[in-house]
Amino acid sequence: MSIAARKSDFPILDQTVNGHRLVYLDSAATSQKPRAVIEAVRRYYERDNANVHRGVHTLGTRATEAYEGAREKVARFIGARSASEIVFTRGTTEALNMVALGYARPRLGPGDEILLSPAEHHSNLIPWQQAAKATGATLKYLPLQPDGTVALADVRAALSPRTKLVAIAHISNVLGTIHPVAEIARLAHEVGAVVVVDGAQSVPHLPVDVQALDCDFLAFSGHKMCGPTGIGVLYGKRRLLEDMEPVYFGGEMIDVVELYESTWKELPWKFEGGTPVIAGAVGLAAAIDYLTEVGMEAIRDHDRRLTAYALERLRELDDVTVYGPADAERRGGLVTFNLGSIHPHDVSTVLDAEGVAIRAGHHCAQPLMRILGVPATARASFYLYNDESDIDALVGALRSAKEFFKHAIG
Ligand code: C6P
Repeated sequence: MSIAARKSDFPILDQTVNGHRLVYLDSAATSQKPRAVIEAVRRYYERDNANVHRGVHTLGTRATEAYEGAREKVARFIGARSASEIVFTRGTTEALNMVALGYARPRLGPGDEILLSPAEHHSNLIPWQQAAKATGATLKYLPLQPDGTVALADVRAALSPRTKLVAIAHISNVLGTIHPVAEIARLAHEVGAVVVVDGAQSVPHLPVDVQALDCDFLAFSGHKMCGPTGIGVLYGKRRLLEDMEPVYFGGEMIDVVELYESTWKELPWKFEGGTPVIAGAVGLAAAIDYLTEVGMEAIRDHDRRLTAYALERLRELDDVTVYGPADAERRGGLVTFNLGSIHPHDVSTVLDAEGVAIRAGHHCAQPLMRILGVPATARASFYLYNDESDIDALVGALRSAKEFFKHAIG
């Protein structure tokens, strides 16, 4: 089956918005969910719902098997050595905060450096800012090339024995840039630094193998990869997770509790305090099955084709500024742009009137907006249920926006 035919797997897409066919181009914010995922969550609640790792009754066993089965599935999906390296979180943000709190803060001190790019999402920036403030470590930013890419020569020049941690997105949620994380990890490891990869935009869109990347930590969110909201993953190399402190203390994560001291469960449960997001894990497992059946290589090819088509069609509107690399090969499935001097919120409002959903704003990357010299941008992002007709609808609606705001284009 062609990927274009995948539209029919997503019930939400079968509707009109403001009298027009819904054209959903905001998957980088959150993806839509296929029927298989919606059904898996519904079936779980209808048949198996119970708390995990507790009761010995039948439903408790089923729920535990479903939850731990999801962990195994995630481990296989990203090529982890074992399911014990997979910690369920609420999402990318929580996973990155856990590394900053549980791994970085107890180890960093004055003179240590954290290296990151200024294009990072706030979720991969503020936890490090806070860790630096708390420990006396220093933040160091890589320069960006004019097209928003990071040059390996700059990474090499910035690294030193003082670098203790490198935090970088695999794919930028604004520029779409695919960062060479395997090469960055190799260089970082030469100076003994640990590499944290923000996979929020990459794990849903291309094959990611943590052993091939040799990253030390990887964070991603279920909701951007056809799964439910409220579930995400922190992958960590076993040795590092074993050394890392838990961040949440309470039920589920303990071994023995005394009045003044307690000990923790083994990996990965020591990081999962409280009742976990069981239905979310079940939904994520169904999403992984769905994506695997389509094929991650096929999804990457599809994104690349749509991005190339979007870049070409946007060039027809000569007052469009596109940010990020010109070549679809070097970017994920999203295009960030501005239309003349029209505020992106106004662009987005006109597009919405034609049923086209895009994102407008600073995309949780204010430092990058400052580098680009704009307060905000518009962003169209693609996934396996989009096709060329969606991009044609985008361009048509942008023409309407141009017409509507004729006087403002400068
Ligand atoms: N970016 C976007 O529209 P959470 O919210 O925890 O699931 O993911 C945070 C996050 C971290 N890193 C990157 C690169 C991201 O793109 C995101 C989420 C959305 O771009 C919402 S701001």
